Amino acid sequence: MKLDCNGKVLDLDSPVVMGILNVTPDSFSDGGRFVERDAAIRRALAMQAEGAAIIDVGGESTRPGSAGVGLQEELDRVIPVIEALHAELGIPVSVDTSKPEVMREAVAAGAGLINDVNALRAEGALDVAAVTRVPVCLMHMQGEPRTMQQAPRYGDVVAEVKAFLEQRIEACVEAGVAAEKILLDPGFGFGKALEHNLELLRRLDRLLELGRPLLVGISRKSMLGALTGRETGERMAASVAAAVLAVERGARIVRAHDVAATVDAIRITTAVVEEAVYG
Ligand code: 8Y7
Repeated sequence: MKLDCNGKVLDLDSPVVMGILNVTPDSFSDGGRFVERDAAIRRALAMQAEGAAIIDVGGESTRPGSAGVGLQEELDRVIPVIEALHAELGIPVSVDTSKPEVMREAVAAGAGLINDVNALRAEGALDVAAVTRVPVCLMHMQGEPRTMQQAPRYGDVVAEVKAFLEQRIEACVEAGVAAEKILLDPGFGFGKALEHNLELLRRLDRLLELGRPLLVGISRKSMLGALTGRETGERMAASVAAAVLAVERGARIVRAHDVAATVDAIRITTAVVEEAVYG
């Protein structure tokens, strides 16, 4: 399957890596906006060279406990970077946002995919997604980033995540977003305790029943810290292991910081499981 991402192609015939590019003030340097912008572009080019199939640009931290950023600030952070990357990269650029205004401006600047951790639930987001006609990733989250990790509760986490995603597909289709443009994501770490994250990874295959490609983001997340005792910068091996398990269960896009290692691991996984899962 090949997705048209605003003129650039995302080929999902085999599993791929989405490289993470955070454009938040302290992620690169304190040298001011132009230095940051330059560093972001160099980082994206490096991830493309390492084999990323798409780059996900985000200007608002959605980590547990974070409060969010104003509209103008988010636009100022991501739009110039998206414009530059659209011009300089051969691969599509994705915008990680929940704000419809940012979605619209980002696609006008060249973004080819909307990655919304809020699954287009903000007022106006469904309409923007329908009008822009780029693919969208719908992610499950229980609660909101500021409070979501306080007391996540589920009866059957896999069934509940699946039902939520199914409802969001319906809302999208009703709003005019073609089902063929939808990607789905269980939202690891977004309102989930360790046992919930593990069960979702274990039974990722059940989400395949929704008939859309799965995207997963596990890279460096706290569930890996809980299992290894390692800090964020020391979680590459754990992240790669989780990526392998996800791809073995049918994930098509792995959102990752460590692109080269993840690309290699996915290649091995795909070679082994291709026949069973994708044949
Ligand atoms: C995810 C994500 C984040 C994820 C999708 C982090 C923006 C937190 N996680 N988008 N974004 N899926 N689709 O640790 O799991 O990277 S931010």
